[in-house]
Amino acid sequence: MFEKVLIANRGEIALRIHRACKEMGISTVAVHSTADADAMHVRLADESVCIGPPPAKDSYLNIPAILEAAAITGADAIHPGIGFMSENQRFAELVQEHGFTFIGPSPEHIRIMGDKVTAKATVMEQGLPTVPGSTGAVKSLDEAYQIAKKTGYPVLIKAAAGGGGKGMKVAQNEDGLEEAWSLARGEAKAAFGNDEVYMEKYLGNPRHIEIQLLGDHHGNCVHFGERDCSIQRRHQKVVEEAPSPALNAKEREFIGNLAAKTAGAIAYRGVGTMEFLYEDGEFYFIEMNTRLQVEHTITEMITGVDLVREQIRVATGVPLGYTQEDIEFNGHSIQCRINAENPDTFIPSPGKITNYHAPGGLGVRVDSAIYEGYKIPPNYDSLIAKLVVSGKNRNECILRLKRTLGEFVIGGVDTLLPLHSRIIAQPDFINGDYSIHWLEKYLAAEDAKKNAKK
Ligand code: MV4
Repeated sequence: MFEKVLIANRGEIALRIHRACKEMGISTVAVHSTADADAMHVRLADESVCIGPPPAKDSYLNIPAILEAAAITGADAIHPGIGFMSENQRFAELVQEHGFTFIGPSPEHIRIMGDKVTAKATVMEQGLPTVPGSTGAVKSLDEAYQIAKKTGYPVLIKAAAGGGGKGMKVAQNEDGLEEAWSLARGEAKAAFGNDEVYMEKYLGNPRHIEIQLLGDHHGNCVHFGERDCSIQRRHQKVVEEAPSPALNAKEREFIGNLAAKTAGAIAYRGVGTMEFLYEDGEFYFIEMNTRLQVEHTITEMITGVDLVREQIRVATGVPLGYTQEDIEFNGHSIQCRINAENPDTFIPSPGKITNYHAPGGLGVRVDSAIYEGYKIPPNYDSLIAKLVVSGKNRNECILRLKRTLGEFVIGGVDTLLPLHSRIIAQPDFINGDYSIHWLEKYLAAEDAKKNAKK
């Protein structure tokens, strides 16, 4: 087992990883920018190293500084957390070349899944269902017309280097294809320096369902069920739940086993998530994330498994030690992402937290690194707390969520707390009747109502 792990991240996720390490008897090294000198992840870690000024590119993305911090503190391994260096193939390679263990998948798996064309081809070869469209990259507009004729309109042009919706354009019909083609390529080139695109039939009203996976270094792979992450705005998830209210037991078992079989077949190791679109009873693989995810919490609540502990354990090379049948599912869990943002405009709201009271009680978990008097710096992601609630069933979970949202006090900055209270009171949410477009439609309808009153 590792004796010392360097956590190359900040905020609640750095704390989350620190907690898993401490329970495993591993000592921790925090790294931080000058803006985070007073951060909780720095205070709780056994050691800390300042790695640069506030901009992430000079600190949390500063590879030489992170490697140097690991060297001077004598760390055995580096946990990249989420975002920042977590899906950077070069970083994973360098960590290993410098004699540390990268707590994550192989650099090769990061590469394969980072390129969405390669990712899709790889899982298709293993029999995973994907959205009908191009086989591989589309090289010319002529080719795009031919593919669209086969799949039928509307079609979607997607960036191979994409993810998060950048470089993605819909063509409703043949007349719109040329424009979608050049817009998607232009955006992809600007965002990723790579204008390679591929094409899919556009699904109009899907849900976003993802499968939590864990593989070891010996070809064993299990799944921990699905999460429904359809409640999102501009590709930012807002509410996640497990299990999905849309799936029945048969569908759940089908897609979970298929995803685990696929990940096992490619010898995937570490935690990972396969993302699917789900529409009219069918699953379509879209992407795989080769890291821990923000919403891993809800999976932990329904399985009782500490996924970060498992991630660290498999990174040492030991076999999983259990099989799919050993993983049990109980109850329901929902996570609300509490961002320091205006709940109507979504404009970030950094600044000092003047008062703070977190909810508690049975089935309540708050993953956060903030405290009363803490000053949220303007340089990073606006996620400041995750409210994770669980219950025996979905109804109990929603009632508990309502109770805890009412208890939560975060003063001095704007937060999404009021928005969450509104979302969970909507009949569509209560009925589990929502797609990836639900939140944006709901917000637009609310805006229209407000404007009508004026
Ligand atoms: C799609 C789609 C509809 N049809 N692919 C958005 C970013 C990337 N992760 C994939 N995305 C989508 N791919 C086909 N063929 C709709 C989306 C999409 C989406 C997917 C998941 C979660 C939120 C989304 C919001 C808008 C569009």
